[in-house]
Amino acid sequence: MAYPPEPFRIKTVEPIQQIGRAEREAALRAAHFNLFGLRSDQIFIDLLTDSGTGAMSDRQWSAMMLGDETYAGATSFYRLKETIDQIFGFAHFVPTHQGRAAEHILASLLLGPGNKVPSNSHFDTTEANIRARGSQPLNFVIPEALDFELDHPFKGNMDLPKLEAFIEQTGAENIPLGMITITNNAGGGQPVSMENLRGCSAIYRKHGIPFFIDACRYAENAYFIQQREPGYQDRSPLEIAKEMFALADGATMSSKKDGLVNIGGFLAMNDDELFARARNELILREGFPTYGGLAGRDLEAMAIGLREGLEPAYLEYRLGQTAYLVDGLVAAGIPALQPAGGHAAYVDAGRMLPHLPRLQFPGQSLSVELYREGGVRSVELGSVAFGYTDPETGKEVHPELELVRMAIPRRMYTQAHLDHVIASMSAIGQRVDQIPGYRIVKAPELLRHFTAEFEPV
Ligand code: P61
Repeated sequence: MAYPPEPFRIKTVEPIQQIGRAEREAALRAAHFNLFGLRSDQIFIDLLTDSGTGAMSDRQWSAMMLGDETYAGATSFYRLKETIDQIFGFAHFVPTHQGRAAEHILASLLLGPGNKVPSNSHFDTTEANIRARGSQPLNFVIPEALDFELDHPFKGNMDLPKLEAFIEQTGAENIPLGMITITNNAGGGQPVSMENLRGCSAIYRKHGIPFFIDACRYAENAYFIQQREPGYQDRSPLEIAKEMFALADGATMSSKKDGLVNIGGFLAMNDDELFARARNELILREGFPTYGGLAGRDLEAMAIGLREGLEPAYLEYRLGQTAYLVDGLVAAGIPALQPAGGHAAYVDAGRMLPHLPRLQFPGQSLSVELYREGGVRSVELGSVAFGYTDPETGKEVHPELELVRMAIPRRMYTQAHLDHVIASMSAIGQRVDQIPGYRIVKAPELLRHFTAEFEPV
């Protein structure tokens, strides 16, 4: 495996430091063992998320000076529109402050009590926005996705026969929206093939179900298609992206990922009537349609970031860096998901800490331990983030996988930083049986992982 060097050099630096072990312990207690409660100056390497945390380029920073802060009709909007039209090709879009705002608008326009929304795997904000409308999110990722070591090029694929059977059983009239997430974040940042997108589109269209792509990491997905899917070797990521979006009726986008910006997103669609309603909803919740929830300068940064995120040299470096982290973890005997996904390494905490039952949250436990060991912040994507209490049975429902994710901010950390992460995880691997489980002391009903409080069992 090659790990191509950064196709950029560093012009600005932001100092970071590692606080001592006793201070980290105190910080954990003060945060009630929830890593979302830490202050950034208590963290050495922050792999909580790749969302909005990356470094912008000199071109983006200079474009921000051109930001047009006009309330209606800002030229910055039209520059962004040109980029979005070229890459995504939908008839309409509205800018939003981030991905979940796009999800909220879409859910409020299409969903009501008792509706169902299938996807390969919804991410937690999408799930929560669907549940908030009284609807039910369903995940039909292929079973290969759950096999941690299986070498499969497109572990993010939808299980098409299962999707088809589900629609027939449920009735298309109860499914006002069909989705797919590229890459599949909740399932390991794994890509979806063009063939699978085509199949998915055909099924949704056959049943008249509007098909929206959760496009956060579409550029990484496009690059995987170029590298892995027969027939795409000579196609650029831009061409592949266009082909993917031509299969759908719309997209929700958090530009904080492959848009290479610190804030921003959009909701795009083809349907004129739906767009008219989306615009009204946007005005009610986000702002006027030529700025959405953003400043003009943010629109400028996004217009350039979306293009930079599709550059082949950048994508080659980016996916190589993620593979470097995964390969290092695997070499250290850590059960990391293979093959590497696009934006993050995912560790199977359930397998790494087999002495902890699900209700003692092994993922939470491992992520706390990684901070304790090396000042590294990761995020739990297991029973805390995706578990919920079944409203019918009152019982706790666990997701299939108990994961800890180390997401790599874009253009930010070097290989030496990742070596520190690998060494920290490896040190934990030497003393797994001493690691405690946790119990939830306090938590809200939706998106509980952000604010839940824990204590060691
Ligand atoms: C992330 F800890 N993702 O992966 P917004 N769809 C998809 C996402 O990955 C996503 C959104 C929609 C984040 C940020 C995050 O519990 C958490 O711009 C596939 O964040 O609103 C966001 O986009 C929503 C981290 C979100 C979390 C929720 O790290």
